[in-house]
Amino acid sequence: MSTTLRHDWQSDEVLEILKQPFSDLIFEAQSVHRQHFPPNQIQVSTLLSIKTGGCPEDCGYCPQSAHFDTGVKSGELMKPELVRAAAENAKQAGASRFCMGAAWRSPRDSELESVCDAIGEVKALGLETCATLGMLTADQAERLKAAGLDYYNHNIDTSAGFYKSIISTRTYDDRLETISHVQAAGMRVCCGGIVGMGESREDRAEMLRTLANLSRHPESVPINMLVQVAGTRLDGTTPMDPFEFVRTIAVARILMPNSFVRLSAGREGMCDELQALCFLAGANSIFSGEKLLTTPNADADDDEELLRRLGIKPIEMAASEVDTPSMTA
Ligand code: SAM
Ligand code: DTB
Ligand code: SF4
Repeated sequence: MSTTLRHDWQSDEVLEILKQPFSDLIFEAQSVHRQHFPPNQIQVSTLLSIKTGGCPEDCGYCPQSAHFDTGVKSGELMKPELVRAAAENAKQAGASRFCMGAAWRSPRDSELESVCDAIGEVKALGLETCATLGMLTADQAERLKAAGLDYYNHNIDTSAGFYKSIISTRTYDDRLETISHVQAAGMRVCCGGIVGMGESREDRAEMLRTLANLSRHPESVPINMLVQVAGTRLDGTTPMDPFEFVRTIAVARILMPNSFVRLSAGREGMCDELQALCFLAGANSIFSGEKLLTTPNADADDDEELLRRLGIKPIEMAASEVDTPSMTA
């Protein structure tokens, strides 16, 4: 069952895996997947935007950045009771994890207090909790952990080199620092990236290498396909070859064998066959629900039908009950 987890990948090794013939890559990824996970099970998360729009950061892909005119209105932080009601619906719909997202560079302490209350409400429903609130101090990470937060989502998005052409208001090292605070506080990390932003194959390899060479592999690795939104700087980017997307998933699976790899944003624009290839390449997690944060997600009935046709079942799991092996790796 267990192969040794590596944290010392070299650039040329990762690139070699990424560029091998497609069938060889998928075969390798599926073989690794079967050694570490039940082959026909998938983890299902639901997203809720608890504070939408008006973000001071200038991430070139993001409809919530105040730097772009995308029609997304800036809202208030949702009250914990309303978050709880949305989480109840998500649980009813079969989600095992509830992820709360806020369009912040970093939370203010008063805002964090309210998010901690919301985490308590969601946790009380028996759901796994996840939040993505921007950069955190070590103290803020500890407060979230004490409130019962299981996962913190904080993506590195791309390679260190390409990052500067996508975001100018923070650095790659800022991102890595928050991830280390989250790990030090004892929370699980959800960290991945976006592809289809005009990056090169080398950038994708470097992003995956950075993730795999963290002192502990992120327990959850979301791979997002860029959702192009009118008004953002990246709208109009030439769409990438879908097989390159599948390759990215496969390499994530091979490099981080114990991690859940999430076929994340962008599913709405993918056909069933492409999604099935992603599952074959080792993706074993999705977002369900009608919306991601501000953009539409794949239709829930279509998802149910797709999983039925493929014989894939949602996993029921609580973070408190299952110890992910990579927590100690
Ligand atoms: N503000 C916080 C942050 O940046 O960490 C949390 C919310 S932010 C919207 C969460 C993640 O959503 C980003 O890191 C990015 O990877 C992803 N994302 C945002 N816009 C996207 C888009 N148009 N397509 C795909 N992924 C996107
Ligand atoms: C992640 O990697 N993808 C999700 C979640 N983590 C927070 C967000 C996707 C956002 C897509 C654009 C939108 O809906 O605003
Ligand atoms: Fe703000 Fe996060 Fe969007 Fe960047 S990705 S603009 S930090 S909400």
